[in-house]
Amino acid sequence: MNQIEFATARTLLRTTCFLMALAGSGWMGAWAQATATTLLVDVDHRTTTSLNGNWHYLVDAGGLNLYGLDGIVRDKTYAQDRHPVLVGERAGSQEYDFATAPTLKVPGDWNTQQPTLFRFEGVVWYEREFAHVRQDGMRTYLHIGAANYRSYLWVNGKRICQHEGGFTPFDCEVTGAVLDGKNSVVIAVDSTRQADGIPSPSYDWFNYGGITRDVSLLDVPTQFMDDYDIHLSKGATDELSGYVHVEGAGSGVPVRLQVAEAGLDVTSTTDEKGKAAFRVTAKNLALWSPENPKLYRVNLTAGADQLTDEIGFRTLRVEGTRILLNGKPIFLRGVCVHAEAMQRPGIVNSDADVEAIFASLHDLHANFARLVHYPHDERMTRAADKNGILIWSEIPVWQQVAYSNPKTFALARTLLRDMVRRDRNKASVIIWSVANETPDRQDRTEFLSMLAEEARALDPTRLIAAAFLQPNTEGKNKVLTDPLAAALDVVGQNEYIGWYSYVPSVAESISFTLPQKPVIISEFGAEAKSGNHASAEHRWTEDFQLDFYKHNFNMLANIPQIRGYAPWVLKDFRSPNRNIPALQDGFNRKGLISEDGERKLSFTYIQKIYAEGLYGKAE
Ligand code: GCB
Repeated sequence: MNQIEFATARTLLRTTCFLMALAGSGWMGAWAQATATTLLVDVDHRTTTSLNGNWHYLVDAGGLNLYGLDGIVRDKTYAQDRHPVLVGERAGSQEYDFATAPTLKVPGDWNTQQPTLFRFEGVVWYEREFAHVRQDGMRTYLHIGAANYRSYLWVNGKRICQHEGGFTPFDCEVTGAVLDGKNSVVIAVDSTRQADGIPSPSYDWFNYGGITRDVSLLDVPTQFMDDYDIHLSKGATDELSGYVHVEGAGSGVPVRLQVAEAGLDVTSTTDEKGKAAFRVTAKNLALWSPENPKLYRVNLTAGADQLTDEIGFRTLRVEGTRILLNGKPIFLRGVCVHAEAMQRPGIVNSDADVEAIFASLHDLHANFARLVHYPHDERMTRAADKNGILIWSEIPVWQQVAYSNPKTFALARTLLRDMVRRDRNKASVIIWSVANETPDRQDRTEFLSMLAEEARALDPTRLIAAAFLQPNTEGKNKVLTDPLAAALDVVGQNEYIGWYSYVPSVAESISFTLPQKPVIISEFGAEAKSGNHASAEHRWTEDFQLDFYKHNFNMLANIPQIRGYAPWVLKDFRSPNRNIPALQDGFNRKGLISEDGERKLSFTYIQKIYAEGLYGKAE
């Protein structure tokens, strides 16, 4: 496709989206209703009431209590949180009772908490009670860190909001529904994979269902700061710029920005959209870097609302094939990380889970992590800020999604926007990735080029990337010809030479012809069952995996524009596609660490490479 055809195709898809949005019907109409009311950032620095803990649950096999037979969401079933009549007339009695139903821990996936739910994919209803005191002049929100995959929320029987997407936070305003005293909240979570969803039904990780991240209740003033972005102005090290958005405000509301340690105290006022813009000189800032992850305490005040954040300031840009952090070329020594806890089965959602992952990254001498294949718990990016680990963050556009479906595109855009919004004030995050291993097709290229453009418009201070499939060109020279590369700042190249193709010893005879941009080897790895040893030609052994890495590093070091490594993957992770008894047993075994925490030979090997700075040049 030439440039003109490409531009025309994109205009067409854009126009289609726009017209459908205008029509307000069909999928776009449904989606507009389905989004949560707003998305608050920095919730972890606000005063909140945690609603974590034990929630009662009911399993709704077939989802009939949620969708009925016609697929229309029901408000009159479990959402009403009634009780059965045990004595007297039956009228109005219900045949469920949350009050005496068993409980699941929130946050948590249901699969690893309840053996009968291990392979359950469908609807589970959660319920708990909470106390609340109404305060004049305040608005009340429920914040859900993430629930996989679709969520529907009621308070005291009143439907409040819906959300699609298993890995991004959402907030539901419950001001008009909460009562003084006792309240009930019911959340129906449907983990069913969707053909038009993101990810689509096909992916290589476990579909953990449930309310997988923190839930909290918070009161904010009628006008409150829901979003902000404070960063070094592009190209400068002595000027901060950005904005603070005040929800519910029009023009003329003063917003104060203070960074006491840097001697800054400035006030700006909101425009008619409630946005206060900032541009202020900030001399002698200590710049954030992996060696010195300096964070400044930032205070924001808008009327009755006050917020604190800890923000690092650094510059980032690409020059030719180099990545420059604070003006200096950097090489990324990293690893891919799935959100599976190190020290127990299940999904990462606690301080202890995050500490265990960062302890491993530290031991590996990593300065970089590719968080695959979806936005992780916010604790991960907070910890990366504190620990000086650079982060690649990604939305779950994995291989095949419905690229020609405008609903799927709208969803991708929302997921991207919410990922950026939550983490844009984290200095550690350097890369927004729009996809992983997608097919080289016209509808895909249009879809992802538009997303890349959107990401750049949302956040021009970071680098936009995607991870590509290993080129399947014949012969020993692997040529990446995918036109999507043109839309990106950084090319992620995945490769499995020696595992999915060839044997490891062939690697040294393989070469790659890749675009003249910084390249990160965003995946490479082989499976090994921990404790399984034999000579290196035996697949599934630690010895084979080690040999794979030895040959692969030799091969990869010959790619001149290579600027980082992310071996696949830090820890063995559950996948429904990995079913060789004794070797896999439901786990993808490409981890450097086993599912129960044993380090494999490759961990020690890569640790040495990273410690000694081998096989990689920053320029
Ligand atoms: C890939 C995918 C990743 C898989 C991995 C594997 O290329 O990006 O999600 O889990 O390969 O182990 O096959």
